[in-house]
Amino acid sequence: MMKEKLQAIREDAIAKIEAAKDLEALNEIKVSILGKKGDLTQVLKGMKDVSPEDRPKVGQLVNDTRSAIEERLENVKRDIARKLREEKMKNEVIDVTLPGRMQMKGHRHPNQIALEELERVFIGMGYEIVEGPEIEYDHYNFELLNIPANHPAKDEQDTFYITKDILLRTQTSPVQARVMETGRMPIRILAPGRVFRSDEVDATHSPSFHQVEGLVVDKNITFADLKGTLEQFAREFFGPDTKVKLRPHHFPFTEPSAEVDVSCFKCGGKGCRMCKGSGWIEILGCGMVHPNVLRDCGIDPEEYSGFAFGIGLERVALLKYEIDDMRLLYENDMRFLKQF
Ligand code: 2NM
Repeated sequence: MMKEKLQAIREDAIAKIEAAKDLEALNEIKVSILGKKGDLTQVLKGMKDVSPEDRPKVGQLVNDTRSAIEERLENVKRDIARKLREEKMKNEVIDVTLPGRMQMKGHRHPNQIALEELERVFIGMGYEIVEGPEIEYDHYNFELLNIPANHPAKDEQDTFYITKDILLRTQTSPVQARVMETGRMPIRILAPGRVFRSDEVDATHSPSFHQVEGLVVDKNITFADLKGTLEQFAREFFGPDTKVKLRPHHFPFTEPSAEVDVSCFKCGGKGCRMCKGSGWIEILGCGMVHPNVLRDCGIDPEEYSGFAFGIGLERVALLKYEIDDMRLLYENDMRFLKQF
């Protein structure tokens, strides 16, 4: 009785499985036979009516039927999947002659290119690159640099204060003050980094820009060393025929102080749009480190002397690439940045 029923289920199942056209149909068949309310499961429920001595045999028969159906299900499923894949491949034509997709590649920002070029020149002269905090104490940013409490640079209109004593550095000189304070001699360092001044944004100003400051301190350092260094720098950075001109100036942290022009690298000094007809381009500020600065940083100004200079990184980058507006350096417009 059971045996015939199982045989019938098996034959019916296999016929249905062979006729299935897709995976959904196959799944429906599976549920209708092996599922909770499926044909085979119904038969199992009748097991309680089978005599105990026949049960093992009938049980074995049910299991065999189940495996046979499962095996057939798997085989047909595999066949259908393979057919589907073959059909898909036939329809998918790959045009190997199509051009490849453009890869977006990042590259250095004009500021970074100018910085690495500056660093290369000064590393070549034996300088060490040092960095320091962008948030500074008034002590390092102003006091140690001979900038007294009543100096206009300390005005809240020019400097971003966090507290009365803590501020965003307005120059990278505090990095140099920190190095001088260690007392390790001699000093030959370049301090590049971000600085902050409360300026309105325009073509040549931004509240956050970058400076590269240099400092040399040793015995017998003279103004001639400063001048020679600047000449070497100008020739390496702007070209071998570049001339250097110093004009007297004033900085609180240096004495004497000077502003430095280089002969126009565009017209060679004849006068053009680049140098506004003058033949010269202002490039940096410099001077001999003020004795007060040396003394306050713990260096004996009778024994040691030094020179320092400060270069505006954006200014150099704008000149190098003949860009006429500093704001372009910060907007990160890919159409602009791609050009460098
Ligand atoms: C400048 C111009 C002149 C300068 C001075 C110092 C220090 F820390 F040694 F006193 N560092 N940098 C300096 C001197 C910076 O920027 C236009």
